[in-house]
Amino acid sequence: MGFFSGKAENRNDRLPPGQTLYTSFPVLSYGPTPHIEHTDWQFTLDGLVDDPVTLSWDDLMKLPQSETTTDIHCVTRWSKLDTKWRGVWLDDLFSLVHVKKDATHMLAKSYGGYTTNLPLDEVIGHKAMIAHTFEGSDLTIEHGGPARLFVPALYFWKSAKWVNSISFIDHDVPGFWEQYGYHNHGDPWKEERYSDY
Ligand SMILES: Nc1nc2c(c(=O)[nH]1)N[C@H]1C(S)=C(S)[C@@H](COP(=O)(O)O)O[C@H]1N2
Ligand SMILES: [Mo]
Repeated sequence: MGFFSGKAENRNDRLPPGQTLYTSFPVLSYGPTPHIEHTDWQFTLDGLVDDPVTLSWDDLMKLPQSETTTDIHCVTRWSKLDTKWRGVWLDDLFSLVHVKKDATHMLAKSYGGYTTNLPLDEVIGHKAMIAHTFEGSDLTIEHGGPARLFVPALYFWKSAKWVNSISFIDHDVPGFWEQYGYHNHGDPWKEERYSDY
């Protein structure tokens, strides 16, 4: 008994307030799912950089590939523990362009038009990746394949599926859900679910 209750306690420590533990992996997409072949896939880094770049899939694969096993938390109250992802840390991507000193935020844009905003200091330092592999298999299209943004410390809407570009900006600009009432920041431990207005 002690063994099981110990484990349960441990799990509860990892569950932010108001969240429920899931073993399934729900799909939450607003609008249609874009089908992008690897050969057509492109990813652009632009805005406040000295040299904007557009990467092909092969370019992405030639960058250092990293793995992380992390819990994820959706604002609709499901959480999933120990999800395993492989991809490229934003640190390694950002080293391809010289980000200007006045850049404070990024806006991620996806195929299909979805956007989300993030402060740079919350994605730098191996906190976010462009993920293409989930639990050892290619990321399925429903979950954002060929590649999605993965920012596990914030509610999962910040993890833009089918990501296509990151623009560096010197101010904050609300993304898609952030304009429609979700919290601008989205820390699950502070229950930053919705904006107050
Ligand atoms: N491009 C795009 N990215 C998106 C979304 C979306 O509708 N479009 N939904 C967001 C929301 S609200 C959540 S909770 C997660 C869901 O990811 P999943 O479908 O892989 O569980 O993706 C986020 N990223
Ligand atoms: Mo969500």
